[in-house]
Amino acid sequence: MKKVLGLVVILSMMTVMFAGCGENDAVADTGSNAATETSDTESSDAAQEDTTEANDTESSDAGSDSIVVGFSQVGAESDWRTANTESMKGTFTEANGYELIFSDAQQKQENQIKAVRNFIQQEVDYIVIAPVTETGWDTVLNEAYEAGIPVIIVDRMIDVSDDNLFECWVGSNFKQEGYDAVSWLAGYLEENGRTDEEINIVTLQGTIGSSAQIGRTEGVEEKMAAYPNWTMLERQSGEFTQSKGQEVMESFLKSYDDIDVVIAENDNMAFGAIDAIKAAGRTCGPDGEITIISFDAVQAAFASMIDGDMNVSVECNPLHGPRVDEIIQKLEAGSSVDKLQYVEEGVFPAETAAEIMPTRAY
Ligand code: GYE
Repeated sequence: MKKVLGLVVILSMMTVMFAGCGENDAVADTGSNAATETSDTESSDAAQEDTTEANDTESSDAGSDSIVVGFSQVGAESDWRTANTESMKGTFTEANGYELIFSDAQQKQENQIKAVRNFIQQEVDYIVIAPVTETGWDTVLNEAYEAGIPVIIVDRMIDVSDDNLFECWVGSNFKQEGYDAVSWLAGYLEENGRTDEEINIVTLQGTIGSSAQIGRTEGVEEKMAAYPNWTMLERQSGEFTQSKGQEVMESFLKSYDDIDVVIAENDNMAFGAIDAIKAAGRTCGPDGEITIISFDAVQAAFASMIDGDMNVSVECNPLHGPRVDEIIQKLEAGSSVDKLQYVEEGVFPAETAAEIMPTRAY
């Protein structure tokens, strides 16, 4: 195992790496689990100097036996993401034999590329990336490859010219999630005697170019072709955030007075859409005019279903920490790992929400 560089050097490098990238950055030691954190916050240059001087954190070095993991996270745009970050931080702890260097990209791939270069300079043992978008990874992953650092991709997928540039991927089958959404809607319309009705749909898409957006959009599009009486009125990105979801839904409601179904490519955008629908004096959910289909199935989605606002959430599991740990332990032991590892997921309609909610881990 490589010896991690002294923390003073690490922190100095981080400051250099992140300086001038447009966003201000803070480097903070979380103390408790020897995780070093880089996140894009509203800190100033002065704060950067402060963090560079924060060399009293050397004691948090988990020691030469620990496995050093650099994790480049997408951001903090959704409940799903928060659960994913917690899963990773809760797994890569000193007690579990790790030192985690966590970097929040604030939904910008350019920040991720800087973070990966930073990890390479620090000679981490593993680089873990939850990529914002699928494309644009070849150059920096070549650099990691040249440096001999294994790269594990979590959550969203990457699209690279050579699959040897990453060790393996673990995440969801987003296209299947799109298929599941359509199957649920077809069954729901049938149950309600609406099979032959004209059905108008709008979609709040996730971050354009992310696998979660691409898979869900394509899965829905592909499967809904079997229902000629369904029309997709419009698709627009709500960037996976509640506020943008609300904003886009407000504009959809102004443009169309005949929306039957909203497909929100994550729960947080669905929450925003529900707020917009209510603010417009309209109704949604099982007893309302507009059907709300969502993805992720975070706890707040169950609450929304129990409140009668959301119809269904297609599950997307964010608890990747233990999965990545298992992969790393296998690699450490010299075993091979499956290149693509899909997580099993379910579909949770409103009628199951009250029973299922207490069992949810995120
Ligand atoms: O659905 C969304 C998050 O990539 C699966 O990203 C993830 C998606 C998730 O912001 O809530």
